[in-house]
This record gives sequence, structure tokens and C-alpha cells, in this order.
Amino acid sequence: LQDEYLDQWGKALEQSPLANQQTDVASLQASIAYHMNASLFRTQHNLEKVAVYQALAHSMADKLLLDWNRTQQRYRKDNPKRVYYLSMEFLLGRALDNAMLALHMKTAYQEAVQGLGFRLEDLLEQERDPALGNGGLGRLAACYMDAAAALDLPMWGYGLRYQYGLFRQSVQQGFQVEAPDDWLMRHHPWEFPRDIKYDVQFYGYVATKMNDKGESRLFWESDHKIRAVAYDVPVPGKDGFCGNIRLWASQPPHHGGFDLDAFNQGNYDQSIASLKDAFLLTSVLYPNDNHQAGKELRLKQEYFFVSASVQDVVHRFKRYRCPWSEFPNKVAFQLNDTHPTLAIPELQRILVDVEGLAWDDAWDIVTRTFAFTNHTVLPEALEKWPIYVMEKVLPRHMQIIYDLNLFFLQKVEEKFPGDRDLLNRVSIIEEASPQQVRMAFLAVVGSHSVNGVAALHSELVVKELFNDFSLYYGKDKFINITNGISPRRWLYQANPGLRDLITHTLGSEDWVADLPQLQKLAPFADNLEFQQQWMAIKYANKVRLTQWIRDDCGLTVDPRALFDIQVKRMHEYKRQFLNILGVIHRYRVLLQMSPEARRRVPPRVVIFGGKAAPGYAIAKLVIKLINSVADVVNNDPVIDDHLKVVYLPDYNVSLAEKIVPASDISQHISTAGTEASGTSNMKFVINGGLILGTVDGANIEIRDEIGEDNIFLFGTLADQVADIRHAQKYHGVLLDANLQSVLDAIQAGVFGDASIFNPLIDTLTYGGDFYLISEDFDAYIKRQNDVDALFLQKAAWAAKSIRCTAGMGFFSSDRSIGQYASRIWKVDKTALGNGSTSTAD
Ligand code: F58
Repeated sequence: LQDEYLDQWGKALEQSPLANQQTDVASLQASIAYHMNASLFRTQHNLEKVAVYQALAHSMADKLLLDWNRTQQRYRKDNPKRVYYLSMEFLLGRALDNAMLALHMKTAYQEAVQGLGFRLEDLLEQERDPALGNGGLGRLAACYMDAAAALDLPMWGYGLRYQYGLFRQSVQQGFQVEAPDDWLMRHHPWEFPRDIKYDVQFYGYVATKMNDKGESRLFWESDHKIRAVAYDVPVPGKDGFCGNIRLWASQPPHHGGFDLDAFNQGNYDQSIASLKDAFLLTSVLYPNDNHQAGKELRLKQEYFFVSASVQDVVHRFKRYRCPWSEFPNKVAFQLNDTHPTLAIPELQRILVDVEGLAWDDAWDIVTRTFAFTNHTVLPEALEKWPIYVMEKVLPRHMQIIYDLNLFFLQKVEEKFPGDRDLLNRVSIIEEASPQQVRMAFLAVVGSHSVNGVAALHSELVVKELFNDFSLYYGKDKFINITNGISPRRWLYQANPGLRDLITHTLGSEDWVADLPQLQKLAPFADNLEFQQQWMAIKYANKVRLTQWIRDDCGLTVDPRALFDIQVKRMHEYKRQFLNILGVIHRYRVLLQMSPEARRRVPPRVVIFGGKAAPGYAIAKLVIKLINSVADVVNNDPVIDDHLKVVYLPDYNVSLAEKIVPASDISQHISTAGTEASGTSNMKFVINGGLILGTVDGANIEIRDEIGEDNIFLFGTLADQVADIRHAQKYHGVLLDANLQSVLDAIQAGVFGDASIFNPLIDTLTYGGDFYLISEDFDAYIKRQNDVDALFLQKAAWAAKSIRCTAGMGFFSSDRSIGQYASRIWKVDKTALGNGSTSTAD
């Protein structure tokens, strides 16, 4: 458009209602009423809470949109180096509360809806929690997008818009039951469909053709195409910045997927076959956490996602007509684990086959553009794809991977001549039957930087997972960036009581953007009055949680009891089994005590929550065991309120926001060396919750920051695990005596039909106790006794709780993102430009 028209558009927008939104209560009410009528086609005579929530969400989204356009327009004009965070998962949680707080509009909206006859808290509960992620990895992506927006860092997320998110969980007769998460059944006001589309192809064949310049080129051709369409999700930042996550949905490529000829011939199934195909592709998030699904559809999801994203980024880059050599100075791709690794051969393919670059020039660009974050060392979670599947679905990519591997192995051979074993070990192709592509190796070879997510994990990544690679590339390529969490969602939003006390004590809200300031709370740790205020907030949060427990589980628990919480995905390595075995031990000890002795033990409420992958039988049995134990313990009149066991169904982000501020103690008890980092540990501690944990993942750095005295650590160390497992193999597992009597009780039917638990108990005996539950049992029980003893000393507990929060400054996602930006992406905060507000990208 010519400049004069551009100006006119700018002026028109300035005059529009969008640019002239007022934030007084009457104007907010007007905007809610407007959306009720204009966006939802409803009137005040036909109102449900959900409709009011939607009108309110639309009203809030208007404000975000303006910021979104301004921010993106500025990036478009200034063309800074941009970061693209490629992640199959974004576990965002609810949007409305977060947006209102980011834009400082919650109080005004609260008043506005109250004046219209509703309570804001009730309306917030109407929002569906988008569950486009499994657990830690997906939630980390959300915290990182939040930090980038808060820091005004030009970073976009790219992901998939699954029609069905992570399944919804209910519990029936103690067993997990899964139902589809149909989160889009109702209109979702927080996404904006764009007219941006790319075709992605699968299958087909590779042919040689002449290009325009008469050069012979390889072309990948296929009739099997699916169209990716973009949905943008705004990420509220600070001071008018707004980030973006672009999610791709699959659609049929042409004619809306309808085959009229087939229909006319009466072949109805055939007439909509391509529609079904396209719909299926992004229909559902694979529900495995730390385990590879290995299905062809999953591979297609991965490729669909990276192909659309890389095409979009290349399209944006080409708009500026820079030479290709500039690409790494304008683009940084961060791979959130190996799931987006196909972006590496995809960019190589586009540069060589489509753009006509020489192989080596293209590879130089690719390797300067990509960086890779590893999130696990568990062998079962490391992605490998059988070559016969890759050759069928992505024939050209398979050729590229073979070539990349060949050139890589030649270089390794040059550096370490004659070492056949080494070549075998580092080859991207695993010589197994069937042959497989090792995606993590492809990610390492195609990236300039590889990082783990906590200090111990990054050490294991170098020493174990990629040891040969670190010898070949040198140590500098392998770094650590310890995970972080958003202080905005996990303290400011989730714990308003504590937020206000901290703000009042420190004199301003500056600590949110500069989290190490929390250290200024430390001098108050022994101040009795401050302790009382602090613990009163904790108590209020516990009361709020008891109401949820009553509503969700029909169980009444006493908020004065010690709240002991373990909420995370159900997995053997996370050892919820150890926790429930410990609960049974406690139950038995309490039963043997005199009433007086029992009264001297602080009453406990042990709370569990977390989903098991639908195909993970052992994890599902642990859920059943927890519920069976709960049935017995909660109804035992001798035990009364001394011990209660709660399993909260359908654990998700919004439930976590209620649970996290209410813990006295939370458990992070993975077998040492298995939990890459953990992030809920950070969330609990920043909210003044103490933790009971193993010397694993980020627990170690939390200890270093808050001090050894303020954390209950126990158990085997990572470097002892291999020896213990080795010894078990030869001498068998000698079960801890207390543990043996707990198992005896289960097998005697104390918790119902014992036979169903046999496979679970076998993991300790016949299975060789791979996760070292027996080995750690005694230390665990002793540490739990220390927790009891401290809980009786109210002042000492409160002081530790305050020191916990005070020491957590390091774990802000802003710190993590700052480290990624300076150490990997080499991007800076952009200077605030003055871009006009016409349509952005
Ligand atoms: C988690 N991984 C780690 N993977 O287990 C946890 O220690 C870490 O704190 C977190 O990442 C963030 O770094 C994880 O959540 C998955 O859920 C994958 C989803 C896709 C399939 C394979 C597992």
C-alpha cells in the first residue's frame, strides 16, 4: 500500500473503538454488554455464567489485540533477530486471569462484573483449561513464552492446535478413567484464526529434475498433501508488549476436502476421505509423558508441525530480501526436545532442493540456526523412528539424513581414525533390527548448542547420553540452563495473599520482574509478627483447598493438619509408589500407638494428583492403590483425623494453581538421576512450601539457593545408582523390613482384593526394584519423621517457609530466558520502535 493510504489506515484505527478503549468501570461494563450482544448474539434476558465469561473474555482480548498488533508491527518494521521456540506442547492454563493481571485490569473488571450481578471468581472458573501438553515440558514452554513476552524478547512459539488436548481423568472404583478433552466444543476467545496456510506433503517419491538454470535437482513429489492453517494465541507481556504462539491446525488442501465426483457416484465414504485424513492429523495430543509413542500418526504430526513452521519462517525471512547467509543472524530455532528435530532436515531440504543452495552452504546455515534442549535421560523416552516408516512417510528427508550421517561420520573418522566402535556409537542410524533414526543424535549434529535443564541433568547429558559427541565437538557445545518458572503465574496470580504481603514488605511490586529481590524477605524470617502474617496466608490457602477437596472428592479434611502433596504425572521413576507405601507404613504405626502417643504426631493430609498415560498399566495400578488405601484409612475410626489420603482427579494447570500455594510439604522423590529438573518443586518452594526430595534434578540447586537447613533431602545419590542396580542383579533385592511388612499388609488384603496389586509388587521383587524403592525406604521414613517433628515447632517451620521463598530468586523463567538469549540465541531486547498499527504478519 502507498504511504498515504497506510497513514490513513493508521489514523482510522486511532479513531476506532479498539484504540479508544477506556478502563473505567462503566466503559468495561459497556464493552462486556457489547460483546454479549454483538459477539455472542445474546441479551441480558438469557444469561448463563459461561456466556458472561465469554463476553468478558472478548472484552479483555480486545485490549490484548491492540498490544499484539503494535508489538508484532514493530518487530516487522525493525526486523530484529527472532527466536522461534518449536514445541509440540504448550500447556498454557487459563488465559483470562493472567491477561487481566498482566494489563493491571483485574480490580476494574472485578467491579465491573459485580455491578452486572456476577462474581469474578465464578466467571474465571468457567474457562476451559487448554491442555495442549502432557506435563513439565509443555508447561515449561508456557512459562518461557510468558517470560519472553515480559522481557519484550522477539520470540514466537510454534506448536500444534490439537482438537483434543490431554484426556480428562476421572476416578471410578479407584481406577483412572479417561475421557476426551473436547476443549474446543465451546468457542475459545483466546485464539485468532489467520488467513495463513501452507501445504505439507507426505509419502510420494523423489525424482531428479532440471531447474530453471538447467541444473539437475532432486524433487520430492506427492499427491498426499494436508494444509496447515495458523491460529495465533496472544501472550500478554508487560507495558503493552504482547507475544505470540502460532498453532497449526490441519485442513484438507483443496475444495474443503470434498470429492464431488465420488459423491455423485454414491461413494459417500470416499467423498469425505481426505477430510477425515486431515481432521485426524491434529485431532489429538499423544498422552505419553516420558515415553515414546512410536506411531506413524505421531511422526506425521511432528513433520506437519515443523514443515508449516519452517515454511512460515522462511517466508518471513524472504520478505526482507536478505542474502541466505544472513539467515542465522535473523533466525534462531530452539528445539524443545527431539520432537521438532525434523525441522533440521526440512530446512536443509528447502535450502538445497527448493532454494538451490549448495549442500555445504545450506548445512552451515542450518547448524548456525538450530539449538536443542534435552529434557530426559530415560532411555525409553529417547525418540527413535524405524527407517522403513521414515522412508515411507518422508522419503526425501530419509535421504538427507543418510547424507548428513555419512558426512558426519567421515569427519568423526578424520578426527578419530580407525575407531569402528565409535562410528557405530555416534551414527544417527542405529544398526538394530529394524534400523532406526536416533532423533537425539540428529538434533545434536544439526545444532550449534545442546543444553540440559538442571545442573545434574546437564552433567549426565554430557557424561552419559552424548559423551562421544562431547569428545568430538568439545565441551563448549554442551551447556546447562536450569529451568525456571513464571513468577507471574505461580506466585503473583496463584497466591494473591502472599503477593500482597511481599509487595507490602518490600515496598513495591518490582520483585516480580527482578525475582532475586525476594532475598530481602530473609531478615523477616525470625520476626514473630511477620511469621504470623505469613502462616495466616498459608492457612487461608489451605482452607481454600479443603473446599475444593470437599467439592471434588466429598471428603472433609482439617486445614490445621500438615498438608503433604505430590502432584505430577504418574510415573515409576517419580515414585508415587514410594509415597503410598510410606503412607501405609504410617497408618500401621499410628494403629499400633496409644491414643496419647498418636496425639503427639501431627495430623496429616496426604494429597495426590496426576494422570497416568492410558497404556501405562503399572502407573494406573498405583492410582488404584492410592484410592484403595484412601478408602480404608479415611474410614478407620481409630485413625480419625490423624491421617487422610486424597486423590484429586484431573490434575491440570488451574488445579495446580489452587494446590501449590496450599502445601506445607511437597514431595519430589524421583530415583536420583532420573528427573531432569522438575519445575513443580520450584513452584511449591516459591510459595513457602517446604520440600521433601531426593538429591535429583533442580532439587539440588534449590538446596544450594535456599540452604541445606530449609529442605528435607534423602536417599541414594545419582552416582551410586548404577552400582546398586548391578549388585541387585547378582544378589537379588533384600527388602527393607518395614517395607516387607507394608507389602505383607497389601497382600493380606487389608486394602481390598490383593491379587490386582501383584504386578505392582512384582516390580519390587521380580523386577529387581529398578527405581530403588526398597533401597531408599528407610531414609524416606526417617525424613518424614523429621518433617513431623519440625511441624510441631511452629516458629521454626514458619522461619524455614519464609527462607524458602526468599531464596528462590534464581528460579524465575526470566533468568532462564535471559540465559538462552545471551548464551544461545545471541538476541537482545529490541529498542522500542514506533511502528504504526496496521495488520501485522
Ligand atoms: C520433563 N519432561 C522432565 N516430557 O521430565 C522434567 O524433569 C523437566 O522439568 C521438564 O521436562 C521440563 O524440562 C517432559 O515433561 C514429556 O512430557 C514428553 C512429552 C512428549 C513425549 C515424550 C515426553
